Amino acid sequence: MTPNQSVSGTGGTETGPTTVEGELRAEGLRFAIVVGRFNSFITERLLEGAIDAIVRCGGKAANIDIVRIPGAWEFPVTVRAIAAGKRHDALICLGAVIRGDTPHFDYVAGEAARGIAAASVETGLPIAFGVLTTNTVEQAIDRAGAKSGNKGFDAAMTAIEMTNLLRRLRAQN
Ligand code: INI
Repeated sequence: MTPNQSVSGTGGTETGPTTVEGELRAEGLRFAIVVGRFNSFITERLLEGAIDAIVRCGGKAANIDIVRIPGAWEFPVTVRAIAAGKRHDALICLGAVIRGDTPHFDYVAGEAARGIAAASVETGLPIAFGVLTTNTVEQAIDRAGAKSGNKGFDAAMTAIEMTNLLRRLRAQN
């Protein structure tokens, strides 16, 4: 048992289950935030939320690299290139894919999600999916700091938690 693990379920006795979780602490962690320029009126709000989350968790703005890309289609190749540099503890993808009148949405959103997931699994690097995929502009606005919170903030919190969780799990191996 390390100080970062907790025992729960049976009042903390030796026979109880062990829970392993990642802390929401970002001190010393290095992040790359990849931001789509498409629908930038949304993605810039997501970026503000992500930086806010990192700083609130003790991370430093100086330890954040912001990488701008044209749109969500470009996430997979970009995260692979950043991961290959081995300079970051976690990546955060921020984008907004909004459904239009053509099937374009499905191709862009689907390949972005698949490519980001594959890159994360294959490199072992936590890559948070802060890419909105919405039917309307209003739904995107709601999720970028209005009615439904800020999904950029949430994605950064997930990146922090997963970085600490994966470190702990790997330390046990
Ligand atoms: N990119 C987005 O990030 N969001 C969108 O809603 C979007 N739409 O609707 O087309 C979009 N398209 C651009 C795409 O990501 C690529 O940048 C482009 O196809 C060039 O490769």
